[in-house]
Amino acid sequence: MVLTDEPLLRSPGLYLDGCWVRPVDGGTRAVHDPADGGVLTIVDEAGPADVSTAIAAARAAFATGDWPATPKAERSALLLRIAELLDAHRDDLARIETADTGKTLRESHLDIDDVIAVFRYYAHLVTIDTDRLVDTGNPAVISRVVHEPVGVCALIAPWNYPLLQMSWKIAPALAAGCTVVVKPSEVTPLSTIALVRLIDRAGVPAGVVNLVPGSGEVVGAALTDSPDVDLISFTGGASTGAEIASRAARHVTRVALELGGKNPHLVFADADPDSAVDAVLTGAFLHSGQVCSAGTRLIVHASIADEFVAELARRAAAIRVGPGRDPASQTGPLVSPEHRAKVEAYVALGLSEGARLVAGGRRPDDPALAAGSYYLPTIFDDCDRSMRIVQEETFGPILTVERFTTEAQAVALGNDTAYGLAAGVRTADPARGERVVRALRHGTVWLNDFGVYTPAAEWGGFGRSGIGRELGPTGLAEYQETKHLWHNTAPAVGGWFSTG
Ligand code: TXE
Repeated sequence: MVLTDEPLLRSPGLYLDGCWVRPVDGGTRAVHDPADGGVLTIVDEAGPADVSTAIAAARAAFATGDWPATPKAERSALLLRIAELLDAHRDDLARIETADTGKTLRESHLDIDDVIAVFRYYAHLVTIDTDRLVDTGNPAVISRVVHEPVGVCALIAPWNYPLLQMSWKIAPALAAGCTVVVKPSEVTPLSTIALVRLIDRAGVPAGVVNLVPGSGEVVGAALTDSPDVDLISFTGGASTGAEIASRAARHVTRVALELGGKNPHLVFADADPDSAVDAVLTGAFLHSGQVCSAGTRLIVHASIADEFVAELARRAAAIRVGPGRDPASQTGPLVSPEHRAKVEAYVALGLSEGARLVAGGRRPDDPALAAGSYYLPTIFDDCDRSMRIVQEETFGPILTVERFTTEAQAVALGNDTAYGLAAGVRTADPARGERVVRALRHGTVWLNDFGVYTPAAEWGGFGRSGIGRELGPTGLAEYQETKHLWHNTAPAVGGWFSTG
């Protein structure tokens, strides 16, 4: 597939201070189609000087521009215009996202719908007055707690949900009155370039949104090291997140981090078997497992485990892997050959650790798929918590299986991870369900469901899954400072240093 004629992706690709410009000290990069390895298009990438220009534009728009003081109703109206434009270009954006990430068109359409919903949600939320009056005990004092924009925000996104994850950042940042510098993953920059084109068309003031595609080493590092950035909001790998946090600490720059997970899916013996198998399968293999909340650790009651795993293996082997643009495909390729090599190394590791392969464990045989980064849904049985494939995020279509016999054991296994992003529980017993969801130390816990979310509820992790929350009111608060205003309406001499 070739996207060079796509109107939403017309070069040049840096958006600085309200203008589309060529990089001063950056370069270009070929963006590849994971379905067949072909070149989709060439994009411009920023260099350090371009990043400085972007930050300076965002700083000027924040310090001397109107955006932070623009009435909330006007900021809300801009978000709604962006949502309308996204809606009008839903099919174009889905086509671009599928070409760039490999995910199926059906998934891309769902992503775009969620993106639209996020812009609409923050357009609504920002109009709600959250100022708080405080009773100081002194009737002459009016004490108020108010919320103001944080300032210049660097927004750094990964490649698995490029448009969705960037929108979870851009929408609340703009709603709050911040100005932003946006860096998509160098692997999948296209839908973000298209989004910024639509934001430009929606009439965002110059400097409020700036786009600097490029690598993490150059563009990401320049953003992270800048003393003129007030907040870095990052979604990506745990080690990159730790690196960003430590570099940001030198300037005491705020960070918001979403760093993935190793998410347990607990299945009790009384769970409805059909919906449980279906949910475990979808949780593990949707988007070929390249999902931060993928349910990659099945923890199943020993009494049903053999039958449950056999059914899972049968169903996994029947998943139709193929190009995302083919409506017959149920899941697409991995994002790149490099990422598939990482997944293959984890499969080799699992075998060497003694796990028993019961499905997949190899590339598809179909010669028509040979040029793409495909990998079959893979299941390892007989796993235990000492194995690295049970503890580390593989970010591929790999499901591990552990068994339990008591509720306490299931909870202990579910919490035995350095991460804590998401977990699922399946049981027909509501009392047990409530006990277990409260005992699990994860940011989202689903009972008899998996992988679903709403823009109105917070998303983020315990432990090494990150710092802070996206979505919901907390997702807006990430982009706000809290200020206490104390107004004495009857000033009088205090007399502390009275000379009398
Ligand atoms: O992500 P990186 P990678 C996990 C998953 C995956 C692993 C590595 O396990 O296998 O991370 O993936 C930018 N300063 N997740 O290497 O490096 C980079 O350009 C500033 C989980 O692709 O974290 C990109 O824009 N920025 C995750 C973004 O960080 C830097 C989704 C993410 O890239 C940077 C994706 C630096 N020094 C991968 N280095 C999730 N939480 O959902 C890189 N970047």
